[in-house]
Amino acid sequence: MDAKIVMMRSFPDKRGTLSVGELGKEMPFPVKRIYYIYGVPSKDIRRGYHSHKALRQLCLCTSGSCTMMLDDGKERCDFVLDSPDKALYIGPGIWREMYDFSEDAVLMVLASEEYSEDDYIRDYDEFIESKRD
Ligand code: T46
Repeated sequence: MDAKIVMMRSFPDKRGTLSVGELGKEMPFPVKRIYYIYGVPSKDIRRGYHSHKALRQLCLCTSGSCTMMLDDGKERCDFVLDSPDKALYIGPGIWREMYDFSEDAVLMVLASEEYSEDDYIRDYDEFIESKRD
C-alpha cells in the first residue's frame, strides 16, 4: 500500500515543542493546498468514502485524534492519528474513511494539488474497477 506514517522532526524544550516538516525530508511533495476538518459532532460520524486518482496527501491531527481506514483494493489498514508530530502519507489510488474523531480533533491535510472534483472516485465499486485497469 502506498501509505506510511511519517514522523515530523520535533524540538521539545521547556517552552513546549516545535515540529517541522521540510520538502524532500518529512514532506514528500510540494504543498499546493491545505485544509482542515474539525468540529466533528460525534464519534459515530464517518467521512471520506472516496479515493483520489492522482492526489498525494499528508494528514495529521494538530489536536485530538481520529482514525483513518485505508484500502488499496487488496488490504485494509487502520491508522490512528493521535499526535501532532505523527503524519500519514497517502498516495494515489487509495480508498479512505475517517472516523472516531475526538471532540477536540483538528485533522489537517496538506495536499499535492489544487481541489478538483474530477480527481475523486466516490463510488466503491468504481474504485475496485479502477484497480483492475
Ligand atoms: C480527503 C479527506 C481526508 C472544497 O471546496 N475544497 C477542498 O479543498 C476540499 C478538500 C473540499 N471542498 C468542499 C467539497 C465539499 O463540498 O468541501 C466539502 C466537504 O468535502 P468532502 O465531503 O470531500 O470531505 P471529506 O471529509 O469526506 O474528505 C476530505 C477531502 O475532500 C478528501 O480529499 O482525502 O478529507
